[in-house]
Order: sequence, then C-alpha cells, then structure tokens
Amino acid sequence: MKIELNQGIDVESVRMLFPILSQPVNCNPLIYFDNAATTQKPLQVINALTNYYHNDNANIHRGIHTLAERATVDFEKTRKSAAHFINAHEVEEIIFTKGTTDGINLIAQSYGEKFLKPGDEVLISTMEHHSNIVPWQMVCEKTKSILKVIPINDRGEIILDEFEKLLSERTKIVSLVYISNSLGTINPVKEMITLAHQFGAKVLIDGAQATPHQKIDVTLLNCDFFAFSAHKMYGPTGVGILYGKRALLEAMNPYQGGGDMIKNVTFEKTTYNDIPYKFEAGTPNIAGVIALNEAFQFINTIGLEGIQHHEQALLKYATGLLNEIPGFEPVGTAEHKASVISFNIEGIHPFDLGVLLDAKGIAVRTGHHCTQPVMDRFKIEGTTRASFAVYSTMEEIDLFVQAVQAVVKKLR
Ligand code: 7TS
Repeated sequence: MKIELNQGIDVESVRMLFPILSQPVNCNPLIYFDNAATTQKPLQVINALTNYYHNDNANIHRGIHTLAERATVDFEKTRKSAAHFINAHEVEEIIFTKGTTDGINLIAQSYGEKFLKPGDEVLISTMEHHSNIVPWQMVCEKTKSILKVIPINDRGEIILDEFEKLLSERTKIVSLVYISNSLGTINPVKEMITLAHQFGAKVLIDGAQATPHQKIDVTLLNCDFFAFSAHKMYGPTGVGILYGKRALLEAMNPYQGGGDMIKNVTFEKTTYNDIPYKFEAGTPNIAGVIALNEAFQFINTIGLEGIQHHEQALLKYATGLLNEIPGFEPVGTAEHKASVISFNIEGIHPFDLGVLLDAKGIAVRTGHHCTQPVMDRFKIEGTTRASFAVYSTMEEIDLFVQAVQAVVKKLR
C-alpha cells in the first residue's frame, strides 16, 4: 500500500532544515517518532537562540540601552506573531508562560481560586494529560468545588451525550484537551464550547497537541482560554503561550508577584501592571520567546494545511501496515485522529518493544504518557506510541513497521 504524499510539501528539503535528523543512532539512521513528546527544531529556531546570546543578550522592558531595546522589540514581535497564529483579537491577550502546564496552572490558580465557590463544578474529560487534571484537583480541594469527568467510548472519543448530561448551572469551568496525546483523538471542541457557554461556564482548551497539526482560530472557537507549548511545534523548550479573553484576564488576580508585573510598589500598597504583563512576573525565557517567532514562521511558510495532509497520509499508511501485524492492538481509533498511533502487541511489553526499537535508532515513547486515567479506562498498563511530524516519511514508517515485525518474531 502506498499513499501519495501531499505534493505541496517537499519532505526531503524540510528534513535538511533539521540538523539533528541526519545523525546515526545506534548505528542506524535516526527515525524520530516521538514528536508528541517534543518536536525537533529547525535551523532557524536554533540560530535565533544563539543569535540572541551572541548579539542581543539583555533584559527586556526595563533597559534604555540599545541591546535592551533590541531584545524587547524581538520579544514583543513574538507576541504579535502568536496573536496572529491563533487569530486572537488583541496582542494583550497573549501571555508568555513556561508551557502548557504553566498556562493551565495559571488559570486554575488565578481564575479558579478567585471565582470557584463551594459546590461549583469543574468538568474535564477522561483523556486529559495529567497537567489538565492535577491543577484542577488542587484548586477544587482549596475552593471545595467538585471535579467531574466526561467519559469516553471504546474508540477513545468523548461521549457527547454524557457531556451534555454533566453540564448544569453549577458548571463553572470546562477544561478540555483539543487533541489527545495518548489516543490521538481530535475532540469536537467548538461544539463543546458552544454547549458549555449555554450554561455560562468558561472553557479552557489544552492545545498542546493541536497547534503543530492544524490551524487554530481562538476567535472562531470562542474559547475563553487556550494554552500551548512552543517545544511541541518546532520551537524551544521552556516557553508557552496562554491566550485569554481580555475581560477575563483583567478580572483575574496575578499568578505570581515580582518584577515586571507591577505599576507601583510601596510597603503599604502595590498596584498591578496591565495585561499581559500582570501575569509575567520575573525575567522570562527571552531567547526562547524570540526563537518561538521562528517556529511560527517555519510553520507558516510550509502551511498547516499541507502539514495536516502530509501527516494524515502518514497516519493512514502506518495504521494500515501495523494492522496487518498479528496481535496488533490499537489504543485510540477515533474517527478524527491526529498523527499519533498508540498500540500494544499481544504478549509484548511496551517497554521491551521501545528498547528494542531504540537499538535500531527508532525513537518512540512507551508507558502511560502522563494520561494514567486513559490507561485505566482501557485496562492496560501503557502503550507504545509513534507520533509523526512534518519531516516524517513513508520510508521511515516502512522501516519502523519492519522493526516492529522483527521484535514480534524475536519475542514470540
Ligand atoms: N497537554 C497535552 C495534551 C500534552 O500532550 C502535554 C505534554 C501537556 C499538556 C504538557 O505540556 P508541557 O509542554 O507543559 O509539558 N505531553 C507529553 C507527551 O505526550 N509526552 O511527553 C510530554
């Protein structure tokens, strides 16, 4: 079976932009299929990081000297690009964070702690990453609110009828993953946001796995908050974006106190800065934010539509081949899926498979993928997960499937 790649993407040229991909690992060409954990970085992102430290290193917002001015201008450029990338109305609605986890914790603490009252309800789904579970457990405990969980079906899809049944005027926050990291499911978040709003609930979307794979439009979605990480979309680690609607961000308390988030400080009274700076205490990851701009440019240049076509073709091709392996048990077979394949092979522990694939230079992830409730739902310990990116190829999938077959032969 061969599926034609989207003609718009010249994958070999794209691969040339990623120096890490051309190395051998364990005497084999590297096949990097752990993109849901973090993607590799193109040269332009790496160069932006080193260029900042080579030429422009200075702290931002407070300096009057030339380097500080340069660093500040480049830093703020990324904010504009981020607003454009997710179609936010206003640049001030973009907050720099450390990543998705940081963004969700910010909302849980700054919005949740202020507005949740005893007996209020927070809704999440069974397929959330731990970073969209634990912060809500913490805030629910503090505010005596109740955490409720939307069930999923055997394909790993949210059961919409159950979601509707759980919604009520007690529901104050719905926090949902857009694309599941362990199942690949693409959730119907637009429909779910509309339903939640009918009950007056605010909706946070965990976009960590969505931003690298499909066009995001927060205005069209009408979500109240949207969090994502730079490192999962070809950008640096330690940087993320939190989008929030202006009125909500203005009504919230600061997350952390410190420099940059104030207008005036005396021992008697401190006044806070305007958004987004109110939520950006301390010196941020300046180099990382500046380099994130290059990740946006990289994705924009290739185009998310082309990326999506390419990755969907890879997903279809790999799923078809893996399905032919005796004992192949896919975990997550949703109708709408991103390029993530989680699976088990009967009689083979995911860890053993992962180690043996690594010996052939193939990087996959094994375990619970920080979604233990998903593993409990499917009554499994973990899975092996292969996740593809724009630079993944059909040839790599062929080699990967052959390697899995060889492991099956060896261990059975
Ligand atoms: N939400 C989802 C859906 C994720 O996949 C992840 C990370 C996070 C939140 C947290 O993002 P962070 O950048 O703040 O760490 N997921 C994974 C993964 O699947 N393997 O390693 C990290």
